[in-house]
Amino acid sequence: AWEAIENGTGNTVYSGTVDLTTTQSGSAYNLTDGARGNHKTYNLNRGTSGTGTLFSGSDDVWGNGSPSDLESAAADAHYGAALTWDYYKNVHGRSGIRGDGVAAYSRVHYGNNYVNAFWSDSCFCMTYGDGSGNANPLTSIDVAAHEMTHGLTSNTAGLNYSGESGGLNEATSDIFGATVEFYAKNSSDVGDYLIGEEIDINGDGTPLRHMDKPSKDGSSKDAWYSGIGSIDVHYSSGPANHFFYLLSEGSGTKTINGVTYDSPTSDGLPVTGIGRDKAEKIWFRALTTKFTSTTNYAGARTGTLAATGELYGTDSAEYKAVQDAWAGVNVGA
Ligand code: ASN
Ligand code: ZN
Ligand code: CA
Repeated sequence: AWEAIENGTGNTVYSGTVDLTTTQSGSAYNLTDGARGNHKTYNLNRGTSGTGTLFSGSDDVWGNGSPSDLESAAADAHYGAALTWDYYKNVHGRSGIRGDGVAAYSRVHYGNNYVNAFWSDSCFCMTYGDGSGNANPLTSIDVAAHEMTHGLTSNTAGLNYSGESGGLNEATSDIFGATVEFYAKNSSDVGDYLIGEEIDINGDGTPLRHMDKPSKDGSSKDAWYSGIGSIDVHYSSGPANHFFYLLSEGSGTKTINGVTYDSPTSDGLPVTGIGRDKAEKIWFRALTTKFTSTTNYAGARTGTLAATGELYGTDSAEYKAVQDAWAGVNVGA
């Protein structure tokens, strides 16, 4: 059929009413983003395999914003993938996960009451459950960017998903989950250093993870210790998430977009932040040019310092801040 790129409207679960790039095919519309590598959003309709069906309909308005509306979560997933695509392209100069201009695809309504989301290398796709009980669909921007970033990590450093490298893999997804949410800057998503706060998985409004002080979740670690590689990668990510917060914002108390953070250091020494714009460039450069599948925390320190030296020089305030922030999470020379 005759096709054209269109500007549709998404009534999302988490981000209000947003513009979506869609495709008109004959007299119907579908969730194919022709401006971003033809990213497509599919409906698994509670299935757990295959692609399901591409979201399509007779108008270019997607969902009504209700978590139970089947198109609403699709609108979130389509929007989150578009933002993450734009972020990597506009901030880091990378066109798609592999840098080849080709998009991964998204699948929503995976399984029954599935309270998770995941990236898969084998389908080159992001998948989202609907949640259950208090938990709404797992399609907020930070979660979408987290999952898509697993694809990036897999196609660059390839950090093994166990041991310390697994924690660094998870932290990379949290770091860019947060930076993409800041990048979104719409009225519903002002940006924060919390992961999954909108999903309400715990039923009490607390996020899945806190980057300023990861131990606030009751399981994640604030600082490195010998043996951290044997805990769950979603908890051994703590020191790297904490490093990124310290490097961006500095230690101590700070309120950003209405959220108050209190970030301690393990050595008790203060860290002066260099701002998120520089911190995210350092982490991206380290991920894509320094880290390997077996990089551990010591290697992450070396790799981020090398990246910082290339970007800002080894005599720079940025270089000292990277040293200080790693010291603040007990990763030393
Ligand atoms: N949502 C989880 C993650 O991306 C799924 C998993 O544990 N692999 O880390
Ligand atoms: Zn993850
Ligand atoms: Ca968040």
